[in-house]
Amino acid sequence: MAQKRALITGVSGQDGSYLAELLLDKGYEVHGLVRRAAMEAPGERSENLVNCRHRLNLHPGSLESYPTIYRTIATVKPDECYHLAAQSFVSYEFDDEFQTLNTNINGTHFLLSAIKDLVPNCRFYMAGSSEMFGHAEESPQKETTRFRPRSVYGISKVASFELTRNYREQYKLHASSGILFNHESPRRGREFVTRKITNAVARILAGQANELRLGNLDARRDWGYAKEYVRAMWLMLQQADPEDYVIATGKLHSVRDFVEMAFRSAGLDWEKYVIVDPDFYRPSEKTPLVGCSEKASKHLGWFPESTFEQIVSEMVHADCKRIGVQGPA
Ligand code: G4F
Repeated sequence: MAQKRALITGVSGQDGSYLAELLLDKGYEVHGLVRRAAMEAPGERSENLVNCRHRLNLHPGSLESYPTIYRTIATVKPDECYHLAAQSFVSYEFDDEFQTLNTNINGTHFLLSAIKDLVPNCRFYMAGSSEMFGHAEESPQKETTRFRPRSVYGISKVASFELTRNYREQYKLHASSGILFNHESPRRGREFVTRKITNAVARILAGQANELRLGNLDARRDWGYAKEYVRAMWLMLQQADPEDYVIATGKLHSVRDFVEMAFRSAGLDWEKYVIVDPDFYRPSEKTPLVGCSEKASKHLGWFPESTFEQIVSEMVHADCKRIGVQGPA
């Protein structure tokens, strides 16, 4: 059988790097679209790719440029395209709305349009998000739950979801969206709460910090393990028919749970270090976002495996190792 070619947008991010490793292990030829700056300063911006950069074909380009997308699709002619790149930090302020909406919606549209014209048999994955549910009317959320996004990011993902669905229905593309709930790992960006916490634990142990400022400790999330979530993306594109799937653990934990566990695992009393800072508060997060991934279990044979405790522990260990401090036993 001919070697399969995959194109990943956002390949240097947490999910992109794990997915690239998975596909390389499966024998794919893997191409990645990366910002020119990331190619020119690989050390700084591509630390997630240290294990596999030499086996990847990287293409510099911006999601905001249709000519770049068109040219990349024409050159690579992928069998599978995983669209993971996005401006992904969730803000409830409508301060940077134009940039987020433009990049996230146009990026999806440009890719779908170029695929339709150049490689209509290419299978397409769009990275949706639990933020699409926003003020959800039911809990847990599933594929049939109505979207009520309340962040610009969530709105941009709903638009991308609808574009993907329309290209699937009108042009018969094999195009699927994964509605992924929060998923974490040592490769998570440090602006997200889990990594912010584990990075702080390591820095406190190393004597490089003596406090951690956080927002709402009672905010709750459905946190899974990123490496398992990228496998679900791949499984979606191996199905005979394209469909949309919720990927989640179905379990809620609070930020406080995460903090307690991370600090305790390092032998630290969190209450001595954590300061609740209103600057990091978000407007009320009324309905806890927690997903039901029964459909994925039934159709894809996908189940979350790692426990919350394992995820926290792996992240604390990895940050301690990176900083060069003795971690938990
Ligand atoms: O880690 P977070 O910033 O992730 P958030 O907003 O849930 O978004 C992530 O997951 C989504 C679902 O997969 C993605 F769509 C999105 O792209 C991103 O990957 O915040 C998690 C929770 C929130 O409830 C937030 O209010 O932590 C709370 N939180 C409390 N203190 C904080 C902080 N979040 C951050 N980032 N920083 C804090 O100090």
